[in-house]
Amino acid sequence: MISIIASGLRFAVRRVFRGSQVSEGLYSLATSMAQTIVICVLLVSALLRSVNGDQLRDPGLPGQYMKREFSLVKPYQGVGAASSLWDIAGSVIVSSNHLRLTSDHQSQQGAVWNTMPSYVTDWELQVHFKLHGSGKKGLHGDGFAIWYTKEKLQLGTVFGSTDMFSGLGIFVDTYKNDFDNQERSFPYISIMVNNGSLKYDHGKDGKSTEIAGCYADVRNKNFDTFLSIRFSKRRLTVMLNADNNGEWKECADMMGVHLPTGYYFGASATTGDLSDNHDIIFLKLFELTVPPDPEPVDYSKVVPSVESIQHLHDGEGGGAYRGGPMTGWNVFLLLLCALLGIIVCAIVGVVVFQKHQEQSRKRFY
Ligand SMILES: [Ca+2]
Repeated sequence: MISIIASGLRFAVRRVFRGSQVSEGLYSLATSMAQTIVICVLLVSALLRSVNGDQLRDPGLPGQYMKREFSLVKPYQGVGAASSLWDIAGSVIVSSNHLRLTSDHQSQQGAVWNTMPSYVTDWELQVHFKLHGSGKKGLHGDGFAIWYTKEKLQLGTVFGSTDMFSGLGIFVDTYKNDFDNQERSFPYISIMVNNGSLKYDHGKDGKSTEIAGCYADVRNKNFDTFLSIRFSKRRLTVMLNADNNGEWKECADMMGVHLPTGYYFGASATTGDLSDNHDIIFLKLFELTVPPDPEPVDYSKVVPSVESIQHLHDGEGGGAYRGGPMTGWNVFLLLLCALLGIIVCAIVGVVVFQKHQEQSRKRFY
């Protein structure tokens, strides 16, 4: 392939130089410059393809990057036992098909937590869940939460887990408490980052502390419903696959989110006067392959926080599986190619100018 391109280039350069009296040295310099630039372009496009390819690849494919120690999958062997990597608390029922955090009964709280802190810096947690119950629209609740927090296994008032937590909470809120808020439809996914100082306000469905959220029609479906939470390089992306078409739809995508390593993954749910079955079918944690930080960062010391949030939407690099920022290496190669391109253009320009001058002189004689 490269040799065909090289001979093509030699031919093209020869045509440009035809009739002009340039030195053989200049001619071979232009040829090799042109060859270098084409090879660079091919190299960069291959690199970009490989980078994007990693991000386009569905990490849900078996065995890709799944961290088994942080994943909860069937048949949930030994879950809740002392030797297990997963602890349970409250109303949880473990069956062969799911972990039922709460049943369709009033006043339940249930939670499942990984026992080990996670030191994975760039990750994606995929959640297969099922929300169902006999309550009619608007008469069911309250929802469930997916956690990445410092605390674990503490039952409490925020979707079955403790308030004033440190870390990340993703709430699938199925009951609208704030009837004055006409903007929001429920079920609603609400995202919160807390450094331990903020209280979750149930009366407002967490609106005052939320960093992002979206409507999510995920209840009483007779097909599978999935949630994906991806955190990498201060970018948090929440996606939903709940339309029975196998496609991930963006719920939120934002930069400027800081979360440390060493926290715990967990899930919890609660029922009050109204109830629902909150079932987890799997939690799968994938380690993402990303370029290393230019300078080492001690992620264990990061305090959970959010900069003024820059939401990413279509056309601004949004979407969980679209290409991330370019790596330094790619930028370097692109700049190199641009520089070589300019040099080649300059040489060709000089040659064309010389040729033009010669022809003008011939006309005068
Ligand atoms: Ca609510």
